[in-house]
Amino acid sequence: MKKLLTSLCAISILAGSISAQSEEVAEITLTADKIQFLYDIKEFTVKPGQKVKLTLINPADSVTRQPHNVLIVKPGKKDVVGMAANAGMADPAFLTTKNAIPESADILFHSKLVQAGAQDTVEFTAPAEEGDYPYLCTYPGHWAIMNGVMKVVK
Ligand SMILES: [Cu+2]
Repeated sequence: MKKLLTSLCAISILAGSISAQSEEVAEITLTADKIQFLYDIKEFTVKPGQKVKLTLINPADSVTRQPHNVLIVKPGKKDVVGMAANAGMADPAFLTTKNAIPESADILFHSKLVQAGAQDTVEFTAPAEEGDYPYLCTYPGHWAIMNGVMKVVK
């Protein structure tokens, strides 16, 4: 009897961890377009406080050979962060060590700058507050069209 209880207990622990995982981690992949400055996904939805694994792929057969990144910013702040990226160009380190990430308190999460044929994964916890959180590429000249929305919905 004791043995049966022990194995039932082990089964319920196992079941618990499986369902928790499938509920908790949202795995999202954004692929940059080979020709245009666009992501393949214009929006995705996660839950407040959900663990998110966001991967940005810059295809090896990119025609433009442009680097890309992805930043998730506070609601309504896409243009402000995009403008800050334009201004960042004055800094010689902007396109190298700074990964084309402008200095802004409105940036919540960001990837590295990804060259053609490479990828980067960012792991973060989705904001607790529901809303539309824009994402954008801040490589100069891209953000106005290379953007989308992370919807945080219960
Ligand atoms: Cu880009």
